[in-house]
Amino acid sequence: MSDRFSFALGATDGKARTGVISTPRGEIRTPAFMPVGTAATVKAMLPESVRATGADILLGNTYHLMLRPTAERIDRLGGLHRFMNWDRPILTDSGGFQVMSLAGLRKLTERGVTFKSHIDGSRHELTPERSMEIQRLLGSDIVMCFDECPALPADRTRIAESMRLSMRWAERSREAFGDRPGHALFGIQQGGLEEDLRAESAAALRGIGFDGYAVGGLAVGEGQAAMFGCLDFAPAQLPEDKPRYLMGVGKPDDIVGAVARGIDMMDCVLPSRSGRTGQVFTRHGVLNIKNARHQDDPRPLDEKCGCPACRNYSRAYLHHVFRSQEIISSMLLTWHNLYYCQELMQGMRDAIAAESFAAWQAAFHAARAEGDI
Ligand code: PRF
Ligand code: ZN
Repeated sequence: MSDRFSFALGATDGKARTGVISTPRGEIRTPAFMPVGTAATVKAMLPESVRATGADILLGNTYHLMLRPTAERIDRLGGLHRFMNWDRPILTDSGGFQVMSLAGLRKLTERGVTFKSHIDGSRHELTPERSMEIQRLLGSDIVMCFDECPALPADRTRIAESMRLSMRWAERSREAFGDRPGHALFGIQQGGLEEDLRAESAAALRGIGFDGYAVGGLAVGEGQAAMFGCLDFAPAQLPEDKPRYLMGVGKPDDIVGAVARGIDMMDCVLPSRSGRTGQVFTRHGVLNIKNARHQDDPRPLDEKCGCPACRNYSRAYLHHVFRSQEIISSMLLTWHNLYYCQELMQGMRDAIAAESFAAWQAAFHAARAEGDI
């Protein structure tokens, strides 16, 4: 196992690429989907079950963990990996984006952001320096720069100012992170949907130099067509020999479209959150297990799926436990959705390696067009 962080590009097919990120805690096969473990747990899943779905890496959140149970407490208890019993790589988001979407009463300055906790109303501050410190205390393997993602709708001036602030914060994040062999720091590109602002942001990040580069500021309500429009140019503005991570994406068809445009890593709460609300990902699209049409159906969710929900239970049973609000419903549906996402990634990695990604993509869309069966 490597004692350093590195990225080896594998096959390419069009703009899509495979690769392997090596870290002291294990390898990450790309394109990679990272399940979200916001509060030191992927909700409804044991870590060994998350691993069994095929996940190589999890995402954790600075914002949530700094408030509860606090980064200092996790550090005293041996770090986030030991705390949550996941010994493979963890990527942590830096907190700025979550402050903007979750915290109360925020104040943004050049220095950073002060805010009120959504849990108990207590006041806190996050700066690039404090975010780097928290992510170090957590023991994160892939640390994200502290950035700001403007809420929509935002005009071009606001987006440009925000992007330039994020680039100054990226410089401070780099400085505060220092040199930590085996740990990586990723820069985050901002600039909304504007090609020139994205280019300016990419140039600033490349000038600073990072171990990987994220595309931030997308999937914030602009819609898939606009997001894909931006992804037609944004990944190519970032270094080819480093991982490219699209933050907070997405639905299965967003994931496929992003990989087709040169993205290597993604994260989203959708498979786990949808599992808890009864939205089931299948090759034919989303199935709502709550629907009465499933109540007498002896078939599995998906005949071809190898997950425990599909191997051992009928749609009728899953409908029943969902309707009865039994805990096993969240467990089984989350497992299925995460398994579905990981199988999707494996399918894409295999297709890219076989240089048949276009045909794979066509089959993916054809199955969805058939609709539920
Ligand atoms: N910045 C950070 N985290 C994020 C985003 C971002 O722009 C997004 C945007 N989809 C999700 N998570 N730091
Ligand atoms: Zn399944």
